[in-house]
Amino acid sequence: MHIDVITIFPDYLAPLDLSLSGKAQGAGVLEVTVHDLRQWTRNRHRTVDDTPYGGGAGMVMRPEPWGEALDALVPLGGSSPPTMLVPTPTGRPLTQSLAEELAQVTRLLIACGRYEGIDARVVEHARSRMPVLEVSIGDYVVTGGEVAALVIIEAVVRLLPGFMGNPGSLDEESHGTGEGQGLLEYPTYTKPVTWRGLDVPAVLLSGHHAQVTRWRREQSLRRTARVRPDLLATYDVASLDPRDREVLAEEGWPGS
Ligand code: 6GU
Repeated sequence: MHIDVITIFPDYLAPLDLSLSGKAQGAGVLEVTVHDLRQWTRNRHRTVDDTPYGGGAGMVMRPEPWGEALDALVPLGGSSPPTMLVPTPTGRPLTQSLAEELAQVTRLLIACGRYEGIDARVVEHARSRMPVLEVSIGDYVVTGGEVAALVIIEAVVRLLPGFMGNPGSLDEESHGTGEGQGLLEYPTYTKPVTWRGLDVPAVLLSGHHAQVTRWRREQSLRRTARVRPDLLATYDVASLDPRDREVLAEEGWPGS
């Protein structure tokens, strides 16, 4: 996969070289190119923003540098344009299933806005050239699209074939789409067996695989009921066995 990122703060994307994604870049699975939007400005002070029409607080990113950037990175009549992602709190929520969709494409272009956002015509214009998706990383506001771009890249890149050392660990994780889907992941432990007076749960040392599986499922159910009851509300209750229902009843879950 190739990912182009356009930003006025290229240094913000430096952590990519350290993280999981750094490994993928080394392995040739992923190539990330970060572009400074200001290279596509033509005015002497290289300004990229201006005041909003209609008034109001903050500054809006002017469309012209973005137009030049798109002309350079997605030439008219070029073959196989990228999917353009625009991080914004007004976008479609990033979920594991969206990350899985994005992991299927060969090229992404992430346009990071700052200030109060980018002139709305940029997305409208870009849609005439390529698929465009506005994406939100959650119901809160962060200052710029850069941190959201990092989140999106980390979520997508670990799903690329040949990236994860142990693909099995993708299956059971929280928000995964494998076994236990829709539930939060169970707690995990490693050596030593006693640490500061706290013991690893005995069942995990028992060697009884079926009991371990059962215990983990119970932990997932309890944790989900306590922390994310909203996930259980949409969970396929037909997949709950009688013991699952007992566990949920103990947690005071009404649907059990
Ligand atoms: Cl994608 N950008 C910004 N600035 N704030 C956000 C966001 C994105 N998603 C949630 N909040």
